[in-house]
Amino acid sequence: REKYPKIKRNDSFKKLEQEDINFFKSVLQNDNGVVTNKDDLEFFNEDWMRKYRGESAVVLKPKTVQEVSQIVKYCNEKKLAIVPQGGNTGLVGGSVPVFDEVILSLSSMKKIRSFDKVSGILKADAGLILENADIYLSERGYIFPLDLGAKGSCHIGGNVATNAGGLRLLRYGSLHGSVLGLEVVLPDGTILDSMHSLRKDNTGYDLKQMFIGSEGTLGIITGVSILCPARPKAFNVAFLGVSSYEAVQKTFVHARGELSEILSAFEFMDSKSQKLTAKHLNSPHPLDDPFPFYILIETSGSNKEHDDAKLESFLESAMENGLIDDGIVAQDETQVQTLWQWREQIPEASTIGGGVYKYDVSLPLPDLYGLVEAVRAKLNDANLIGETDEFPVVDAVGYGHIGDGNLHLNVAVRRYTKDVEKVLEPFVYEWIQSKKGSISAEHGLGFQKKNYIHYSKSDQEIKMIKDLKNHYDPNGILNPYKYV
Ligand code: FAD
Ligand code: 2HG
Ligand code: ZN
Repeated sequence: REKYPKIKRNDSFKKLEQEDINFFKSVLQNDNGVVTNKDDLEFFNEDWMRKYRGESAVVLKPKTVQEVSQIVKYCNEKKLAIVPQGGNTGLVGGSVPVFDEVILSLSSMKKIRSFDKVSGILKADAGLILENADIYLSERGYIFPLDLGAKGSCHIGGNVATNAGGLRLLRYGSLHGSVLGLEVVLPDGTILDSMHSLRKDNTGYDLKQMFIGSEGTLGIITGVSILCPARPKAFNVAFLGVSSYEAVQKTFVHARGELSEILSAFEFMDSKSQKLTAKHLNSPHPLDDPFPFYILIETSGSNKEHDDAKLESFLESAMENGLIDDGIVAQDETQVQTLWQWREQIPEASTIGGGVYKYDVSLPLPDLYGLVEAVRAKLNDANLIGETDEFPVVDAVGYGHIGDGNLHLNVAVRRYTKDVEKVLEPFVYEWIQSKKGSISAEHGLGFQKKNYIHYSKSDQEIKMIKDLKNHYDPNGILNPYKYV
């Protein structure tokens, strides 16, 4: 668990009193609208990794935008700090309080507002769980343009607030493109109704973009309007073994050329990530022989025969050219799910030792895996990594959305120690900066990276972020102690 010795509670924030609870109860008259029971608060105070933990005494669960507005207006007037929370699956400590901030959970705002079957535009409450949105769409021939391992818990509002990337960004692009409108409660309680449904609208600043990826620091997203593509009729998944990182890159180039419009995901995993996942899943690996690197390719299109033929010819030529050494193709839906598990379960598998340091970075493709090697070498030199309990580090593994230039470096640890931390930081951030990468590709900065923004943003950029924050949230009540 993180300790926060260097951060002091901001004393300009009011401490919660019974009169505040009474007010919240008067606004939220639904059954579980105001949660104060200690046991019930646990889930909301601690993050998914069990690494960051706050001590809030209250969780509020409004059901309407008007209720959110009334709460935020009151908190702003009283200077009560708020942390907005979606599904609490964020990986940078942004979704939980640092001290005693009021937790505003969107979990009771989960209605579908409308769906247009012609345009594919979905309008929904921000607290709708991603998987539920996708199930609703699948019944209507559409697909949510975002997919990620936490889909069963994360909210679409949380996805927008973090600008989540996920497994199919390669195909459907970022939420900056697919989100068409938002409804947001600003820090003074004003409701900004910007729930547009236009693909083209060049009338001044595109205001919604300000909130996409703002991580709960500028406003509370209560509604999302999003353009959803037609659901592909045919899916294929191939799981491949390759002998070098060089081969991973070459296979990607080959896949883009040969599979072109049907390529919907291109993920890579190193051998060590698969070793951890095998332990976690307690099942044999899909490929018999071990390989230094693995690739998961998904194709999706409208014609199974066409896609099968394309995939087969791609695999044949990749084998002939010596790019891939072995591989299997899922034969049915169950196998599709099983193969995806060997990629999607790595985040969970990496917590096998008890703790994990996560780095989610963008790097130029040729440099990308070099970071994992550099970190492993540093940990080896410091004699901190090994198979037995005397070593704090279990392993350093690399995997991710290679098609997007996005590496996930997970350092699985048996315990959190200062020795390990000193080796990792700022080394990792300096390394990324030296390659002109980003210290956060898709998870955001949250609490974990609050002091490291300057590795990826210039002073001028940081000033503009702060100016915006100060203008809209002069009391600093929204998600304090985080990156801005
Ligand atoms: P939370 O964790 O609750 O909150 C995240 C941040 O957004 C916080 O700062 C919070 O204050 C803010 N926030 C949440 N809801 C709102 C709102 N309505 N209004 C304003 N601010 C809000 N991320 C990826 O990008 N790609 C992946 O592939 C991916 N895979 C994951 C797999 C696993 C197993 C896990 C555990 C996480 C993964 N994540 C991934 C990270 C995480 O799921 C995403 O960041 C997700 O978008 C967070 O959504 P959430 O609803 O859980 O938000
Ligand atoms: C993924 O792609 C997620 O699986 C999580 O972004 C990555 O846990 C991680 O580091
Ligand atoms: Zn990811």
